[in-house]
Amino acid sequence: SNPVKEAAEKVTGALRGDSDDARGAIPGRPAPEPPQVDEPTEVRPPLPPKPDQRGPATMSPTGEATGVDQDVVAQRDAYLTTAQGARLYDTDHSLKAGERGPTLLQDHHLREKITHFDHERIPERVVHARGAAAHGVFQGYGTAASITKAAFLGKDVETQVFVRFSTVLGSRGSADTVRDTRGFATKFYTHEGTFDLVGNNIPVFFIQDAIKFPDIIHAGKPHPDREIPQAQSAHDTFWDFVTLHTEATHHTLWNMSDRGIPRSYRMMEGFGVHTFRLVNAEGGTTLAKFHWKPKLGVHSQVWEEAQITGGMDPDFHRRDLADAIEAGAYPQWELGVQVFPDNPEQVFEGIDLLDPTNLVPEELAPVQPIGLLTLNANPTNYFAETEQVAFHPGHLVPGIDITDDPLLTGRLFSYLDTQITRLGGPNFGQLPINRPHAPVNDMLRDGMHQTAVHSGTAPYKPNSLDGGCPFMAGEDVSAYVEVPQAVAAGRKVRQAPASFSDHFSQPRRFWLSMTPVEREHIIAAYTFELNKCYEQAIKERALKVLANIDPQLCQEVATGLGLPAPEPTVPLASVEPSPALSQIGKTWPTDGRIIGIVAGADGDLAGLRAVRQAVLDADMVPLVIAPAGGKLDVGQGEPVTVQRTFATARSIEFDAILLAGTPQAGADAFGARDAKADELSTVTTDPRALLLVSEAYRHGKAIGGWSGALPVLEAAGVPDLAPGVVLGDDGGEVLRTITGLLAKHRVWERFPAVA
Ligand code: HDE
Repeated sequence: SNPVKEAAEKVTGALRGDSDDARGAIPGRPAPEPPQVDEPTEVRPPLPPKPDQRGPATMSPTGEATGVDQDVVAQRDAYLTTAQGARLYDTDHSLKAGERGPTLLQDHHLREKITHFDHERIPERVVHARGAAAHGVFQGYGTAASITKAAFLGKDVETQVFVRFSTVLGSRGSADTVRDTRGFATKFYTHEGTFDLVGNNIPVFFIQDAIKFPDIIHAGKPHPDREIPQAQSAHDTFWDFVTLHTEATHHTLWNMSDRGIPRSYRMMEGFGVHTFRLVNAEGGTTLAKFHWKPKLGVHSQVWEEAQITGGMDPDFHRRDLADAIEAGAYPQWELGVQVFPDNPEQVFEGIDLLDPTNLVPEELAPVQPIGLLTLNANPTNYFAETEQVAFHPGHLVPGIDITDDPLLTGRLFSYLDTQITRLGGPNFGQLPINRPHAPVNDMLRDGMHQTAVHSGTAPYKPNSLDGGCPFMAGEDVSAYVEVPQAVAAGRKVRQAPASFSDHFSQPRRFWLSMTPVEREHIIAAYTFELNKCYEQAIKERALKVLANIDPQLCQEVATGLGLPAPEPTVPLASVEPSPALSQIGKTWPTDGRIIGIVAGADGDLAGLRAVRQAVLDADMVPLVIAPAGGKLDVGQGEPVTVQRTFATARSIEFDAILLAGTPQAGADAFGARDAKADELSTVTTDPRALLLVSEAYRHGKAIGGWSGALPVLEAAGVPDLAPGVVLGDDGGEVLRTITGLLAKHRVWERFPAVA
């Protein structure tokens, strides 16, 4: 059988009005009326295929086929060439009239090289400019089958993915560890078309309506006169907007919490934010919110650490993600959903599901796991992949539909629009990173940078010249059909519903759900940010907002600002805390955590070697820190390679610190207390090593040591009996205790807690 001929006959039949089926009716919908044709034209069979119009087979200049894939347009052959494939004999000297003479205009290679370079940069993303990404695979659990027919969620179905993490406010070259929301955008290349889940690490948003997005972003970006500060919310325009516009209160509170300064992209939750509408095979619908749960748990930096990191290693998160993947410690997240009945009000337990400043506590609607994401490959080229990837919340697959959340609706317009500018025309979907893995058969034609060589003569519907191809699909063969959702009737208005006007009870729930340490961090963050503002009126207005969240929060920040605390202007909401919102109190796997092992040139190398191996065996990363680079070698067997020196290491890089100490005849960890001053190790006398230890202590990190480590602690001002300070004679035993502490992420007892 000839499928093209059969298809052509089907369309001929349709033109004659033979059957509804052939006219491409969607099941459950009336078939379109056949066109009125008095004398049907005989359909011509499709034209014979044109000769292959891809590039010719690649040949070497001497005429041999190179065997290189024609579709790969990069780094073919051994020799440097021009963009036209002419081999070059020199790329370091312009063509000149004599060695000291003028450069000649006829130097095509010079002009081509410089012109291309002049155009290497493209506009950065207007938001989320700074990012890092990775390839991976998503495996469905099959547990969502009763609520969505999306095929990629089926049991054991594997789908290729590309995930890009980002900060929001900073430019492309800004630091990773600033206080900000993080983007968490996932492209699932499913066989039913590409699905993009374009989410954040915070489950709520600043605004309820997309029309205000330019306002919040203009307020958060650097001031337009001097273009400072970069990648910061600690400035007047940001606080001016979020205090005048109280629906931003909930998201701002999350930003001021530890969620605003993640430890790593690998240790962030992700959220779809909006409520989506899922559709199952029977057409039944459910409302749902998407969650990403990191296998390593949710962890954050402490504020001072984040600030030091910004200077010591502005690429901290980018490096961490790439290093982990390269080392085979593949980051993983479970995708989960909270599900709610699709009732006409779209309200669950009094929470308006169309208001993106709301979350639904997990205690009311548990997050049910539906699949596993594993990131297992770094991009090959940052620009081609991470920079050119284009996500869009409208990239949906059958089984996943949208709701009327007015923030989401505006996003559905924005992403394609911005990408046409950013990626220079409408054909960016053909770039390798954006190309769907499902077959594409659209009728979009021409445009800037068209790389497809389309065949056929009739890029329009209906047609008879291309045999009526391509055809419309029904739901039975995975057509995307929107849910025929009733539209709320009413007048045309520029208004929000009354249910969108409670701006304080959800922030209050978040505050009440925090542990004392987390509250202390929030107070410190507000105090820092508002003290960086110049306008007194903005600080006072910010305190009025805080008074409506909680009097203690307001009072503590007011004290830090040297201002009186105002009274609330609304009754304080009576809400139940949601313990799931806190990051503290659980234990997590320690895989991939980084242990810094400090050793002086006179340290205990034998013990160090054994502990280093034990760290590796526990699937963590040991980094040896010593006064100078190279190897530690004091004739005690194999020398030990040094990864960091006292000049390059700062505490921020390490999740725990071990002190290899100074071996002294008969000394145990404590025995070195009697050491004379001139016998102190290089570690004890080097201020950079002592700073490392004291910072690790201040930032709540576990610190261990053996074999005379006590003098180091003493010199660094660390009390030896403080929580999370572990001294012992056996390095292996010390490491085991440290690993137990690391599972809780930090030694929380060290932070003075708010009562
Ligand atoms: Fe975005 N957002 N956004 N956003 N967004 C963009 O698209 C926009 C919003 C998010 O790694 C832009 O290609 C509007 C919420 C991520 O490439 C732009 C509104 C959430 C990324 C845009 C929002 C997001 C973007 C800029 C209010 C979480 C980075 C460049 C209605 C659910 C994706 C681009 C990447 C990027 C518009 C609000 C997530 C301008 C108008 C809410 C993760 O189109």
